[in-house]
Amino acid sequence: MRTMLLSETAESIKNMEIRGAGRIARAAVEALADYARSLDVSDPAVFRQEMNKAAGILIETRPTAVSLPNAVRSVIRALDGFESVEAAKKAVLSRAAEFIQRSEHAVERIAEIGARHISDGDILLTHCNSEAALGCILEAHRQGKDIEVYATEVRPRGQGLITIRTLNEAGIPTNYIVDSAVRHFINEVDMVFVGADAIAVNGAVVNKIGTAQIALAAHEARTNFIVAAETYKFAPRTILGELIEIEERDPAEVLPREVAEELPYVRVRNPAFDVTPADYIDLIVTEQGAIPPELAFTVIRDYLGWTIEEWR
Ligand code: RUB
Repeated sequence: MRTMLLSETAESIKNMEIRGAGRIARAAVEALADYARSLDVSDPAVFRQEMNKAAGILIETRPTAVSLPNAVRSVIRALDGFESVEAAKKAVLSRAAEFIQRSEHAVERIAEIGARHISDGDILLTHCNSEAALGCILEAHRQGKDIEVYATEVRPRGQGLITIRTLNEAGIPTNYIVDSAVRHFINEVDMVFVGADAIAVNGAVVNKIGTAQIALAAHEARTNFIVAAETYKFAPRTILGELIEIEERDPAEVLPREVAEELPYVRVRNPAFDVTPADYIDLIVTEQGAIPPELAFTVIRDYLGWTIEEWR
C-alpha cells in the first residue's frame, strides 16, 4: 500500500504533475518518510538497503534538479550508525520533517530578502514558475510596493500559465508574453527574477530552458538579473568538475508525433533546462542572504558541508 506513494510520487515527478525544484525535493522526502514508516523489517541492514533502493528510484526521476539528490541524500545520511530499525526509522522521520520545515522556511526567508531588492514602481520579468522567485515578487507586492510583471509563456509545457494565475490572484498587473518577446520588452524591465534547479560551484545557474537567453538580453540591456534559490540547490559535485546533466524530454512535448512522423529528416530537440553563466547574474538570493554568483563555493562549503576531501 505504502509502496504506492513511493511509485506514485516518482511517477508524478517524472510526468511533471509535481514540478519545480523545491516542490520536487519536498515530495521526494515525504515519499521517503512514508516508505520508511511502512517498512516492516527487523534487520537494520535490510532497512538501510530498502531505503537506499527507494532513494535511487526517486533520484532517477528527473536528472537536473540537484535539490532532489541533495534532499534525498540528507535523509539517507540520517540512517548511519543505528543498531535497531526503530531507531533508524525515528532518525529518518525526524530528518525528513526537519528538511520539509527548513525548505518551507527557506522560501519565506528568500521572499523577505529578495523583496528588499525590489523598489516601488519596478517592472519585473520572470520565467517559468518558481516558488522562490515568485515569493520575492509577491512579498514586494504584499509590502505595498507598486510593481508590474512580465511573465513568459514557457514553451513547451506552459508553466507561465501557473505563474500568471498566481500573479493575477494577488492582483499584480501582469503582462503575459511569448518567450521570444523578451528581447522586445527587456528595456522596459528593471529586474529579472528567476529560480534555479541547480547552481554550480562557479556560480552558473541551471534553470528552465530559455533562462540563458533572457540573461543574455538582460546583460546587453544592463537589466539586473537575480536568481532566487535555496542553499540545497547548489551542486556539491561540481567542485570536482562534474557537469550537471540537462534533462532532454519527449519530443512530443514540442511537436505532435503524427506531424514529426511526416518529417523524417527533422529531429526535435527538447532540453528542459539551460545554463546561465555567472557573468550574466548579478545576485543569488538564498535563505542565508544574497550573494554574488562568485561566492557559490562558500555556500556549498558552509551550508551543505561538503568539501573536496569527502569525495577522495
Ligand atoms: C521548473 C523551473 C523552476 C525551478 C525553480 O522547471 O525551472 O524555475 O525549478 O523552482 P520544471 P522553485 O517545471 O521543468 O520543473 O523555486 O519552485 O524550486
